[in-house]
Amino acid sequence: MTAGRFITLEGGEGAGKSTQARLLAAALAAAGLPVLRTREPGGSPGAEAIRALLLGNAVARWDGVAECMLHFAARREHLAATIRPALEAGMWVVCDRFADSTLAYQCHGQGVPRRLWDGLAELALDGLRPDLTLVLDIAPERGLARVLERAGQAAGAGPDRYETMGLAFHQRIHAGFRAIAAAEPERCLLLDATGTEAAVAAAILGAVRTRLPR
Ligand code: T5A
Repeated sequence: MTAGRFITLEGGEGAGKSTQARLLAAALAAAGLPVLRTREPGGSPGAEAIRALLLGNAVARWDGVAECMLHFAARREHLAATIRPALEAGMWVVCDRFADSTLAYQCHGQGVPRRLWDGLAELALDGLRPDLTLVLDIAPERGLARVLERAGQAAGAGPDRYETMGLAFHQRIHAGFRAIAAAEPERCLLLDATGTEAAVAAAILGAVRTRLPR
């Protein structure tokens, strides 16, 4: 159905997804490929508006099911406005988080039933699945420490709503991402995210070359 390739990066807080999405997009572009880098929640005007609702409010702002639906509403907008047009134009889309994040955060983390995720995914995605999902694996204590260190360095950049949800929540998410990777090994690759940025980037590029040969 699509001419391009769809690569997603997943993992807990501070795993290095944004850093690696940037490095991967740059490496693919340097190899002469047309690349679009995007993120969730967000990646289109409508989805960015929903992102502000999700990240900027108090921890208890949303009922878990409503929150799950908001993530899928944002995703539907993102797909329609950004991802599908890029794939149809033959681009390599590198996306920082996608539907696996909703499964990990809202289902494993917040206790939303899996059947709700299944139903919303069927409605919102029209069968689109990533060609490759790189799951960056790091102990939540270590990932959160990276995020807190960054917040301490950047004036006005305090932790967002999810980052303040407590260690037990982030441990459930960590286990959730591992379960997702184990359940779909043909699509997902679990990668050690504790190495240097360069080491993780090299592992990712190797995986992309092996799994998505041009
Ligand atoms: N969410 C999202 C849901 O609950 N459900 C959903 O369906 C979706 C899509 C998004 C939040 O929304 C939640 C999950 C999130 O909590 P966000 O601001 O986009 O919020 O947050 P994250 O995606 O988690 O992004 P972060 O920036 O917090 O983490 P990243 O992208 O994993 O990490 P990155 O690359 O920004 O790096 C963090 C810090 O670590 C350093 C970086 O320099 C940076 O300071 N770093 C490293 N340090 C040492 N070694 C390395 N290898 C490093 N790599 C990066």
